[in-house]
Amino acid sequence: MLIRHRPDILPSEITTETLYTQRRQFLARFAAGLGTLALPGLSTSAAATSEKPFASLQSSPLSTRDEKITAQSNVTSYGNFYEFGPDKDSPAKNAHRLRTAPWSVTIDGEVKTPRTYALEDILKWAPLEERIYRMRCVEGWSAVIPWVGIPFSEILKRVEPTGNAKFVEFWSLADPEQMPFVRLPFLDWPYMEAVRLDEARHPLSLLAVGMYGEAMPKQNGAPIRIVFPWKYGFKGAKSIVRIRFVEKQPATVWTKAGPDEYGFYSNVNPDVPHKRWSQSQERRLGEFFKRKTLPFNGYAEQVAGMYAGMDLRKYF
Ligand SMILES: Nc1nc2c(c(=O)[nH]1)N[C@H]1C(S)=C(S)[C@@H](COP(=O)(O)O)O[C@H]1N2
Ligand SMILES: [Mo]
Repeated sequence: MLIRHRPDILPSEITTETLYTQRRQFLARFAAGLGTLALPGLSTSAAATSEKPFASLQSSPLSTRDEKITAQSNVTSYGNFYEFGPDKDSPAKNAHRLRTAPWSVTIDGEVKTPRTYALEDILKWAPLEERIYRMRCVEGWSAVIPWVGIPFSEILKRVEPTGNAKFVEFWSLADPEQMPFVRLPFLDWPYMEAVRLDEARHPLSLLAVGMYGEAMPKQNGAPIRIVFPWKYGFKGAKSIVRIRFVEKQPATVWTKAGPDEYGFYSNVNPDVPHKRWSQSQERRLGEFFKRKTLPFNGYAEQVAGMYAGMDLRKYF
C-alpha cells in the first residue's frame, strides 16, 4: 500500500534531535501566532519540510494499519462544523474566519487546581504522536485519518482530577464574531460534548493538533480538538477552549438537540439504528461502494471492556 503523506524514512532514521527540532518548530509557530503558516528554514533534516511540520513523527503502535488513508482533500472539504454553517462544505468555506492564535484552554471543575493554560504550554506536557484512526460519522460516512496529537491521559496526569470527577466535558469556542452561525439557536451553543472519565483516560483518546503531518486545518477544529475513534464523530468537539471535570453526567449539545436520536455514549454500533436510518453500513469518503460498519468502529478489542454489563441498546 502506498502511503502518500509519509516521507520515505524508516522509524530507525528518526533521531531524537529531529523530533525535538520539529516540536520546537511547531511550538514556535504557535508562539509567533502564525496559525497554519509555515516557518521556512527551521529544519534542514531530510525528513522535515516546513509545510509538513509533523511529517516524521513516530507513528504510534495504536495506529490502525492495513487501511488506506483517506485523501486529505476529502477530509478537509467535507464535514460538519456547525458554528460555520449547516452544509458539508460550510466548514471549508467559512472556517478561515477563525483566529487560532493566541489560544488558551481553561481546565476547571473537579480538578486540584483549576487554571487557564496557553496552548503551547499544554503541548509541552507530552511528545506529539501520529495516530492513524478510522473515523465514523453518525450520518454514515467514514474516513481513515492520520491525526497528530497527545494522548488525553497525559493531560489527566498533569491536572489531577479530584475524587468527585466522573465525567469530562469538552467545550468548543462560541464567538459570534468569528463563527457566524452561533447567532442562530439551532444548537445550544457553545458546542459541548462529554464522556466518562475512564473513556477520556483510555489510551485511544487523543487531543489532536494536526493531521496529515500538518497543523490542524481550521475546518477540522484548529488549533486543538478531541478524537475518540470508537465513537460517532460528533463526540469529538473542535476548537476546544474549556475542559471541565464534573461529577454528574451532563446533558450535551447533541443529547439536548435530540435525546432519542443521540445518546450520551454514541459508541459506533451497527446493531443500533439511528431513529431515522440504519447504522449497519458506511461510505468511506472518496469511495463509491459501502462497507460494513464494525462494532466500536473496529476498536472493540480495546474498548468494549469499558461497557461490560451495560445494555448497549439502552446506553446508545
Ligand atoms: N465544535 C464543533 N465540533 C464538532 C462539530 C461541530 O459542528 N462543532 N461537528 C462534529 C461532527 S458531527 C463530526 S462528524 C466531526 C467532523 O469533523 P472531522 O471530519 O474533522 O472529524 O466533528 C465533530 N465536532
Ligand atoms: Mo457527524
